[in-house]
Amino acid sequence: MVKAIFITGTAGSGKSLLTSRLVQWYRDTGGYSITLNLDPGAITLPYEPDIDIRNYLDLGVLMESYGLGPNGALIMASDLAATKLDEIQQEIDEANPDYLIVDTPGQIELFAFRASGPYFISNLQADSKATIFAFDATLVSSPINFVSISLLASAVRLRLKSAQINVLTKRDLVIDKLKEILDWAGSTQALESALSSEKDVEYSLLSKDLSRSMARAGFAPGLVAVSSTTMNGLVNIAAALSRTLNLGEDG
Ligand SMILES: Nc1nc2c(ncn2[C@@H]2O[C@H](COP(=O)(O)OP(=O)(O)OP(=O)(O)O)[C@@H](O)[C@H]2O)c(=O)[nH]1
Ligand SMILES: [Mg+2]
Repeated sequence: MVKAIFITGTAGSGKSLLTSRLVQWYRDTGGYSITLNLDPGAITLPYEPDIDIRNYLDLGVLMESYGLGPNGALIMASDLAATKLDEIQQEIDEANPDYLIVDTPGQIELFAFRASGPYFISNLQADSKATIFAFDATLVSSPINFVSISLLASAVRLRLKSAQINVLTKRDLVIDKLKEILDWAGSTQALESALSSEKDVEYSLLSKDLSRSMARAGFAPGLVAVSSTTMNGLVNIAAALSRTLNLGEDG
């Protein structure tokens, strides 16, 4: 049976390009892999989806039929996506891949914080499941920003209740800062010392408290860095995915 990998993250964090690289990676290494696009608002994608929510839900039709603007139609489409699971499952079962890479909507709140995303992840039939949360490297330039995106990653994990791998995307754009960012993710001590150097004392202390709470609760992010442009780090993501998927804990 299939191993399903859900790609989540903030808008523009590189989910769709990573989806295209991962599916290619698994194809190159001999696995039968397919993509599922769950973003009803996607206009162009850097891959040709094998299964596509846009074949079931048309934003233009929703806008016209219900007198909605683009945001209203996106919310409605996200909620309706859950009602299409049976048909999508049938397409997956017919294809019967080794790996299913699922690209999710740009608006993370529509997927993770409304009902359809958690419903999709828990009800999709797969042998094992893992979720990637993409930290956009260009958004974590300071330790306080790093803590705020870590909180978002934790909130998404709370909602999706799925084994989560945190990935730093666009590593090629932060070459000079990469080591520092990975240190914040890998060591509470490094993060606290970076936070201590922040000018804003109030928010530095708040960030320390929050990062300690996350570490205590087992939510310390740990990051695997990747570039979908140079492919640097893709092998490390595949290794992390393999460890998580082989645990099969999500069944
Ligand atoms: N330099 C660089 N650019 C990247 C990388 N990954 C993605 N991008 C660029 O970042 C932009 C957004 O990438 P997407 O893959 O569309 O991101 P997304 O998260 O799917 O975006 P939405 O679905 O719109 O939220 C595009 O211009 C990509 O070419 C990367 O590793 N390095
Ligand atoms: Mg996308």
